[in-house]
Order: sequence, then C-alpha cells, then structure tokens
Amino acid sequence: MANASFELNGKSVYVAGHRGMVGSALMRRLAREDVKLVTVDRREVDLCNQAAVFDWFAKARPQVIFLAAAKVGGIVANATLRAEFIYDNIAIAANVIQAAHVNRAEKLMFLGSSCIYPKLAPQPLREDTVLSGPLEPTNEPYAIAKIAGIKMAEAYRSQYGSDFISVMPTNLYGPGDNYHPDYSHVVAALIRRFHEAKVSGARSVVVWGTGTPRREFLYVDDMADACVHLMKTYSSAELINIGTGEDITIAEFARIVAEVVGYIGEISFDSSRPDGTPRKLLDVSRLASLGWRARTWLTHGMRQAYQAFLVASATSDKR
Ligand code: GFB
Repeated sequence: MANASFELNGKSVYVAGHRGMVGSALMRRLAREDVKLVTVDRREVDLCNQAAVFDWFAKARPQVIFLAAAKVGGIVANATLRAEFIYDNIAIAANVIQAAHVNRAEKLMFLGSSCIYPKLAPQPLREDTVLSGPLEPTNEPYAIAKIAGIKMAEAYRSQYGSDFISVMPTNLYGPGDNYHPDYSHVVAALIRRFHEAKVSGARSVVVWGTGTPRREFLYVDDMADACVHLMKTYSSAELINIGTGEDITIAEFARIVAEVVGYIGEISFDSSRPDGTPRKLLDVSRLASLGWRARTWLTHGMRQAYQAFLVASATSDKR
C-alpha cells in the first residue's frame, strides 16, 4: 500500500548530508516543520566509517532519517572517480540503513538518482524499469551503489518490516551546488562558464558533448518539499520518482543559461566530450497521484541559482 499518514511533528529528524545541496535544502524546508533537527559534522562522524556511524546512532537515536549524504558529481566526476563513487556510496548507504534499523528508527528515506534506470529504458522512465537493462557506462559505479541502497531499503522492509522508502530525483540544481570546472554537473558548470565568459568579454563558450542529450532539471527546494511530502504520505517498497515531468536538450538549456547570466556571445559544442545517457525524463505520475508537483519554472529557478553562484563566488573571493 503506497499511501500512508506519517506524523513528523515532535520527532527528532536526522538529515544525513546536511551541508550538501540537497541536505541544506532539506534543512531549510524542515525548519518550517515542528521537528527537532539533528545533524552531525563530517569531521565528527565520517559516514563511510561503520564504527563511527554505529556509535553516533546509538547516542543520537534519531526517529526519522533523510539519507541525503552521497558522493556526487557530474558526468566526468562519475566516469573518473569510479572507485570512490562506488565505495563511498555503498558504505554510506550500508552504514546508515543498518544503524537506523538497529536503533529502531521509525522511518528512513533513501535518496537515489535517475541514473539507476537502464540507459535505453522507455521514456519517460517508470519506476518499474529499474534493473531491466544495462546502465549508462559513465555513471555505472554510482548507479550500482544507489541500486544497492534501494535494495537495502526494500530488503529491510521485507525482512524486518522497516518503514524505509526510496525516492529517485531527476537532475537537481540550485543554491549550494558545486561549481568545480571539471567535476560539477551541467547546471553549475555552465553558470560558471557563461559568467566567466561574460566577465572576461569572451566571444565564445564551449558546451560539452553534442548538445542533443535531453535532461530534466528540478530546483532543489522543490526536491526538498517533495521529500517532506513523501515522508508524510508514502510508505512502500516501490521506488518513487521526483521530477518535473519535462525535459529539454542541453543546447536549449545552454541558451537559457546564457540569457540568465547575460552572456551574448556564441555557443559551440565539443563533441569529443561525453554526452552520457541520451535522455533521462522521469515518469512522475506516481508522485502526482500523491498530490505533489514541481512549482519552480526553470528560468525562475535558474535566476535563483545564478544569484546563489554570485554570492558563493563573492564569499570565496574574500577568503
Ligand atoms: O550534469 P551532467 O554532468 O550529468 O551532464 P548527467 C548532463 C549533460 O550535460 C551531458 C552535458 O550530456 C553533458 O555532456 N554538458 C555540457 C556538461 N556541458 C557540460 C559541462 O560543462 N559540464 C557537465 N558536467 N556536463 C549525471 C550522472 O549524469 O547525472 C550522475 O553522472 C548523476 O550519476 C547526475 O545521476 C544527476 O545527467 O549526464
């Protein structure tokens, strides 16, 4: 049974990964709920360290867990740091899910990714297509780790009756993104590249790949809102997608970034760079049936994301 009514009020709620882009959006959203927020710094508890995680959980004993901690990055980070992506993400999922079980947490939400679906699965991607075909090679280690987390949540529900659920976000963007020139996702990479081109007066900006892949982009505060909604209303072994239900090509997206940033030069494409999966549009009908839809238009969200980039770069310049 998918529908549920879970009370968050008065509960201790742990956001794992609270300093990341998704975790910090969850912190902003949960500040509007009547909950006791619990966090722990990475310097104090490394989530890859089983003993540290088990010790901390035994003391903190959170009742509700949003498992948003992960090692993440864009297409090149995924394709290059393959060992780190599979090891860190499996370790984080294994340690936190087991600790939640041992300490009798009431509910846990595991955050996966749309890259868990087969590269050539029918579009839009339905939740039941997971494990129905080969994965996109650039991010296979990350996807396998996320599938391991999903299968853990499912197995703990089946063997122990744990109320553990898994949500699959589409490509996310917004405040708190990572703007690393090589390892970031496309949104942060292009905000930075177009901004730097505008500032330096460059006449051309290079976008990776052919520009033809299609991607769906969800503003991270919408993602956080959907997570809180699903924590309260969803209880099932089945995955649930979180997205907007709409996608655009990378070429179209690059033009939006140029406009938001105010860059007026040329845009060219470097097809020696990887395209990744050709299309990754989520079927969001399950989410819609639970009464949630995305509210932030892409251009509006991109304006907010650009402002957040300007603030972040001004802060880092002053250091
Ligand atoms: O965001 P991105 O790295 O992730 O790339 P994926 C999306 C698309 O944007 C690809 C193109 O087709 C890239 O070739 N792109 C164009 C760029 N210019 C750039 C650029 O400067 N930087 C980047 N990064 N891309 C990731 C997965 O796949 O999606 C992760 O690797 C995760 O595992 C994440 O699931 C959400 O959508 O290709």
